Amino acid sequence: SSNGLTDIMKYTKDHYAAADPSKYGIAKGKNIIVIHLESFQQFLINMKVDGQEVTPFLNSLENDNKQTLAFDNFFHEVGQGKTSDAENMLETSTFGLPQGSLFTQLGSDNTFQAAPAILNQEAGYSSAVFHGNVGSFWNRDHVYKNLGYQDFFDRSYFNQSDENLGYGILDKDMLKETVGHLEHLQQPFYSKFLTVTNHTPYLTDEKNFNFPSLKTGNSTVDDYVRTAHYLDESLRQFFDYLKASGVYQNSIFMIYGDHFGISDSNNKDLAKALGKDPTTWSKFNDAQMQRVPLMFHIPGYTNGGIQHQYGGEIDVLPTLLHLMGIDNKKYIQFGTDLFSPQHDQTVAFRNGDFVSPNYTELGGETYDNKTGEKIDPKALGVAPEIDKDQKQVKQALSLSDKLNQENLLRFYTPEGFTPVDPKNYDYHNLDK
Ligand code: GP9
Ligand code: MN
Repeated sequence: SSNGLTDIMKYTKDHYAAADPSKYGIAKGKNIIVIHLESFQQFLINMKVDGQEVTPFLNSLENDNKQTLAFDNFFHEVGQGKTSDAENMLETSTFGLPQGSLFTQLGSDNTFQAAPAILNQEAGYSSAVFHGNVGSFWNRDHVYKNLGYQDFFDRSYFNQSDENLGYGILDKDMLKETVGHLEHLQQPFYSKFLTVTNHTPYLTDEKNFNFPSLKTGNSTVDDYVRTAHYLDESLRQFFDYLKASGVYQNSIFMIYGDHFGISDSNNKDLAKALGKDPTTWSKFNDAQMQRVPLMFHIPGYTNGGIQHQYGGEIDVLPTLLHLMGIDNKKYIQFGTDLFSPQHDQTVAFRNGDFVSPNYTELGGETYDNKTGEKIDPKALGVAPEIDKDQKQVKQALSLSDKLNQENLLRFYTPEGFTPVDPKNYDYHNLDK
C-alpha cells in the first residue's frame, strides 16, 4: 500500500536542507559531465611514490581553489552492490540495499525519480552514459532506462579491436572514443563516464602503466598506484579533447570515487606506504580510509576551495541539483545539499555504522576522531548526541529500504513530474 509513504515523506521533508544562496544555480544551464573514478580513494590525492605524484592531473583540479569545490571529508557509503550502489545513491539519493545490489534485484521494475529524468524535465537536459564493459553488467541495460537515460553506450559501441583488460576496454580508449559523440549530443546534456581500468586486481603491463609500484610486497597495494596513475592520465587526455572541442568551457564536471580500492584486510600493508604504524592500525583507521574524492569543477568559477564539511554519496544529488538551480524539495531524497547550512554531516555506512565530524561509531563502539581512541560516551556526557545520530542513521536506512523494497515511488509523483516510461528509450547498439 502507499501508506508507508507517510513516514518516509515526513522524514525527507523534516530532513530537507535549503540551498546556500551563494551556491544555488552557479552552474545553471551548463552541460554536466559526471566522471566515476573506479575504486578511487581520497588518500591517492597528493600522494607521491618515489618523489612522483600518483595523480598530478586530479591534484591540479582538487587544488584549483578558484574553479573547483572539492571535499576532503567525503565518504563512500556502498554495500555489496559496490559500483551499482554508488550509481544508485548518486543518481537517486536513496541508499543501496542491506544485501546484494539494488540495480540487480530491483532495478528492472522499480519506479525511480533519478538525475537524468529530473534534469530532462526541469531543465531540458538530454542524457547519455558511457561504459567500456558489457551493458548487462549490474543490470545496467534495464536500470538506465528506468533512470531516464536516453542513451547508453556500452562495450558494443566502442572499437571492437580495442584491447580488453579486466572489466572492459582501457579508459584512455573509452574516453577518447566518446568525445566525437559528446560534441553531437543535444546541449545542455547530462553525461556520465564510468571508468574501469583502476579495478582490482589492478592489472598492469609495461606499455600502458608507466609508473613505479609501491614496495610493500602486497601486489594489490603495490599495483593500485600504477592503475590510479593511468586513470589520472586518461582524465588529462579527456580534458584536453574537451578543451579542443569547446565543450569544456560550458560544462560542470562532477568527479567522485565510487568506493575503496584497498579492502580493510589489505590496509595494514598500505599503512606502511602511508607512513602510518601498522601495529596500531584499528577499525577506526579502516573507517577513515573510506574517504573518496568528490569535486565539482566549474570552468570560469572563481569562488572554489577545499570544503571540510562531512558528507557521503547520498548527499550528491541534492547538492548537484542546487548547483544547477533546481530545488530538490519536492523529491523524496535521503541526502542533503553539502553546501547548505542545514546539511546533515552524519555519514551513514550501509551496515548502520556512521562517521560524524567528531565521532566514529562502529558496531556500537564510539571513537573520538581527534585521537582515534575508543571513548565512553556516557562518562563524557555525549551519549545523547551519539544515540540521536545512531537512531537517525538506522531510521534513514530502513525508510530508504522500505521505499525501494516496496517500490513506493510508484505511489508518489511530484507535482509537474512525469513518471519515466522505459519503453521510450531504445539503446540502438545494445537492443539489437
Ligand atoms: C563493471 C564495473 C565494476 O562494469 O562497473 O563494478 P564493481 O566491481 O566495482 O562493483
Ligand atoms: Mn566500482
